[in-house]
Order: sequence, then C-alpha cells, then structure tokens
Amino acid sequence: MSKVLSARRRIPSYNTIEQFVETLEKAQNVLVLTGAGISTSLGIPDFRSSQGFYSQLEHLGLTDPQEVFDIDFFREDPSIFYSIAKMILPPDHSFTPMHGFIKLLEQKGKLLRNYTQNIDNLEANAGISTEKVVQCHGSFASATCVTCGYKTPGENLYADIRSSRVPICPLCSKKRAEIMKALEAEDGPMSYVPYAESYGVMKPDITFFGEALPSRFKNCIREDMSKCDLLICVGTSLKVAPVSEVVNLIPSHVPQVLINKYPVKHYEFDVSILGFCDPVIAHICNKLGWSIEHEDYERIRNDA
Ligand code: CNA
Repeated sequence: MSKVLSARRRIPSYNTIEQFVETLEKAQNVLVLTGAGISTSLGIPDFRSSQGFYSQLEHLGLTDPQEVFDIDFFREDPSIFYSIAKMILPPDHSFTPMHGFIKLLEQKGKLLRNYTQNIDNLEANAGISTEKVVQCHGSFASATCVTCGYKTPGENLYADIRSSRVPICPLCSKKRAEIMKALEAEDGPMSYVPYAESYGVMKPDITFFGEALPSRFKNCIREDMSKCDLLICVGTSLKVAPVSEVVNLIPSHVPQVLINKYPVKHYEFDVSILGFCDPVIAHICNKLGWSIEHEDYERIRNDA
C-alpha cells in the first residue's frame, strides 16, 4: 500500500438523502468501502482525526507518524511498532451498529462485498460472511515470522502486544538470541546480519506501507467493479492507495455515497452525508423501515 492519491472528476447523478434511500431500496449489489471511522465508536482510534492514532505518536519523535506502519522501519526496529500496537488491538466480541448495517445488507441479499481497510476483524464479530469481506490491509487474525515464514493465529501474539513486547518466533528464538548477543558484543560475523533487530520477529498479517496487498483484493475488485450498482464509502479519508482507487474503478454512472465525519474533497460523491456513521445509518434505516441487530441500536435510532 502507498500514500499516493488520485482523483477522477465525475458528474454526480443525484444529491439528496432521499435519493440515496431510494437507490438503496432498489440496489442489489452494494459495495461498501469502509475505513477506521466505522470502529471509532468502540474507542479504537482512527489514523488521521485530531484524537487519532497519529496525533498520539508525537512522543516517538518520528518525521512522519505513518513510519510506524512502514515495512522498512519495522525491519530496522520492530520495537517501535510494538510500543504502540496495543492501541489498535481489536476488542473481543464487539462490533458497531455500522458493522451491523453491513450484515443487514447481506441478510437482505444486497451486499456485493465489504472492502475494509480495517485490521480489527470486527466484520467477523458482526457475523458478515468471510466471502463477502475483503480485508484489503489484512488483519490481526494471523501472524507470520518475518524470517522463516512460521504462521500462528494472531491471538498468540496478544499477550506480548498488550505488554509492548516484541513477539519472537519459537523456531527462530535460539538463533536470534545468538545474533543479539553478538550485536551487543559488536564482534564476529553475526553482528553484520542484515535487519538483525527484526530477525525471528513475528508480525501480524497486516499490510504495511511498502508491502503488497493480499491478492484477494485484486481478484475480487476485478470481478466486482462491473457488478456494483451502489458504492457506499464510510469512515475513511480515502488517502491510502490502491484501496482509494476503488472509487475510480466503479463505472461513473454508478451512484457513489460518502458517510463520514468530514468531507472527502478529492473525490466527487453524489451525496456526502456528514456526521458520525452510527446515527447516520440509523437515520437511513428509519427511513427504510429497516432495523439493525445491535444492543445499542434502539438508543441510537431514537436519537437519530
Ligand atoms: P483515516 O485516514 O484515519 O480516516 C478515518 C476517517 O473516518 C476520517 O475522515 C474521520 O473523520 C472519519 N471518522 C472517524 N470517526 C468517524 C465516525 N464515527 N463516523 C464517521 N466518520 C468517522 O483512516 P482510513 O481507514 O481512511 O485509512 C486507512 C488506514 C487506517 C488503513 O490502513 C487501516 O489499516 C488503518 N487503521 C485501521 C484501524 C482499525 O482497524 N480499526 C484503526 C486505525 C487505522
């Protein structure tokens, strides 16, 4: 993934919430593109808001907070990532009303796919079927050793992550200890091992800047772009490519709707509904006479 941006100018085909509601009622292949904003109501910070993850990283003294998720930085010093990774560790069983809405679309046979940039795996907690979800940037659900490729379920790393410790691969730990010893003593050939600091380190299977996206992203979008009859982007600043490119890949006649706290000015949406996504989606569901299965839904719906 990369920080490249591009935009396409298109002529919006409509511009009211009522028209969006009407389209949603008729749509059969809704593509929902989600970002960190759909999980913030659970206390998981997004990246770029004023209370977001990047604003909390000033103490690390990085030139750019995105370096925490840069694969070269990780290789040089994985302890930086592991000093803050607990901030984005997914909660156990919860999901938000917005995730519940995506599940509802699936139950109504309207969900073509949910492309999520999130790594928190909350789509699974909401019960959205695996084949309906593309985890564009991977997730914490599994982890891999950067040296030998040993794989393990992500939760095996959680104790280390919660304690800000760097998790080490069981198959590489002996050799790593030797390398670390040689590094400390600054003698012998072992002290010249490239990326010695990350030798035998386990990394959650999330996509860092500089890494390729899981192949499922390319395979699915190729198939989905011509089927999609409504695009809904929610809780994303659309600043990370190639996922941001999805907006450009969908044929320009297909209605495109944004639900976000702030406008996304570098893309042209038919409707931008600005606000917190949970009450916004409750408002939309009220208009449709739909109901989301979620413990907070009645409260949110009454406030919407
Ligand atoms: P971002 O750039 O931080 O943008 C999030 C957007 O959501 C911003 O425009 C916010 O204004 C908006 N927002 C925040 N809260 C709400 C809300 N309640 N309702 C509506 N809008 C809201 O994050 P993106 O997802 O666009 O960037 C992609 C990155 C973020 C991916 O690589 C992710 O892996 C990464 N990320 C994921 C998580 C997670 O998995 N929960 C958390 C933090 C970052």
